[in-house]
Amino acid sequence: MKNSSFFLFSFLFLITQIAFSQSHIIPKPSEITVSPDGKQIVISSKTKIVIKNKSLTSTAEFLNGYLREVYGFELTTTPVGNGKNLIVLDIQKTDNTVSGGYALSVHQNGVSIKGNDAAGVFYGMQSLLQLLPTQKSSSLSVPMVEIKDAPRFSYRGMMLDVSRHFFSVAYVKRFIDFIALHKMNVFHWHLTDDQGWRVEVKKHPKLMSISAFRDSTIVGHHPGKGKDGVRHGGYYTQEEIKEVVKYAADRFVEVIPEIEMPGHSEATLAAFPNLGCTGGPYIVAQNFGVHKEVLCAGNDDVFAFLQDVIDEIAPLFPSKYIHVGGDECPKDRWKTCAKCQKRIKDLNLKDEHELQSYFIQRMEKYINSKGKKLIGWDEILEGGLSKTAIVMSWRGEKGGIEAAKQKNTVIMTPTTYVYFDYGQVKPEDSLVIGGFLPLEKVYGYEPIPKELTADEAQYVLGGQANLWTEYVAYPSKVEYMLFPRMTALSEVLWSKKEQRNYDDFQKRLLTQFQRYDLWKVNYHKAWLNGYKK
Ligand code: TNX
Repeated sequence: MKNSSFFLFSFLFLITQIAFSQSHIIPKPSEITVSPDGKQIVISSKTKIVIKNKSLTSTAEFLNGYLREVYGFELTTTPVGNGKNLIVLDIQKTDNTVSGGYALSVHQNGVSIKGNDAAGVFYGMQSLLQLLPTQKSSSLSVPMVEIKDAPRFSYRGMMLDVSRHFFSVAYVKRFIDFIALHKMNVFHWHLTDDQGWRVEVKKHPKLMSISAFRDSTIVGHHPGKGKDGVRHGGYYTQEEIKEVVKYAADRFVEVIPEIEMPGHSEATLAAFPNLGCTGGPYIVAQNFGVHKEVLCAGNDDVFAFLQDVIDEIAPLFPSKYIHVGGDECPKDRWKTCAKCQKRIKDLNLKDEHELQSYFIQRMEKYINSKGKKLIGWDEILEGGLSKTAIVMSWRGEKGGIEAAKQKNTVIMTPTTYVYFDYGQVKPEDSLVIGGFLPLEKVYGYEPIPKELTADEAQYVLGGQANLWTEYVAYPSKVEYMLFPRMTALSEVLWSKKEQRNYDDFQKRLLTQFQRYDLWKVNYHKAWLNGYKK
């Protein structure tokens, strides 16, 4: 080959590589056509954002916030605009009418993003962000592409446990940003547990003065080698909760609060020993694991207290759901408690499992009276499930299968595929709860269990990963556990089943790691370093 044609060849190769790497979108869109000649346009500070509908203002703000943070400039916005160099945001039905569906076009005159609804425009904007170069620059070349896209599942969630370790409002917002950047749309906020109560309830100030703090925490893995003697805790004021909910709504993320009952309630008992079967004394838990001290199911004061809590929680969250936990409630105390046994006898219940079912169903009626639906972990199936409760299947897929067969709505979060507190290499290189959940396993997860018929499968709303924080004590560890596994999950929940391919995902993932660097996140490096199990 002559020198000149060699250079031309190399140049073209480079250009197509750049264009190619810039269409490494995750989750994979339904349809993407990249201009075959590698044509690009440029976004610079002269580009304008046209906001055709007021409900798209927060989307334009997110785009500008991202450009400012990552590239150091932002764009002017305008309600009308003609001509060239525009990013036009508009609500207009695309071929696929699903909520969140969008069409993105990068053409000679700029960018057009049409969404079936405002959420769709937001997701189109997320795809645009992934078309931008991963090097900082004030003039951003974007490949000319046509994308049509829509989510597979309507529920694409992430849970953060802020009880075992408390995270600031600022960090919770960053967590919500991660959700939004992955086109996910639910933040399940695990607000109470044995180790700390994290939400202001004005009627019960002891929840903030006593239940929100523990005096010490075990060192190392449960049962631990001694304690650190450091007071740990905190809670969110109602004003802060509203601020977070608004922040999430601007990113099309719904916030679902979880108030645990009747188990995982030792922090509550520390402030209100009269709500336990033995009367205490209790302390806010300093160790982890499953605790025997639970709320008394025979005492009406317990229900009055929980109703007070729901009265204040319900209006803070626009979501139609309230999660009440219901998991891991040992029955030891109830078995020897006169009040619990009397309740079993009076109501003609078979055993303590039916007593738990009574507890949850009584609370469900109250939650329904507030116009909300109840979600519970799959233990709410034990002793009888109400027709209207929503089941979060965590102990594998069994609970989800059973609930869907009973025609109850289901959210899949099985430990086997989506417990992000589990290790991701063997041996794990930091302290984790246990388990082994490498990236490939997450990617291979199929949220519709094969045991379900097509009709039953309709009861599966989607899926969610859970980040329990017994051993996740600070933000950089949160990110270490999330990335890259959360990126794999986003594709599981968004992309078409037949489009998922691990090899193809891995090619795109390399570019995603460059984005992680732009976002300054602390990711696990096992996959990057070529880890093979
Ligand atoms: C089980 S998942 C729990 C949590 C723990 C988690 C640790 C669930 C409903 N309950 O309380 O933090 O295991 O993986």
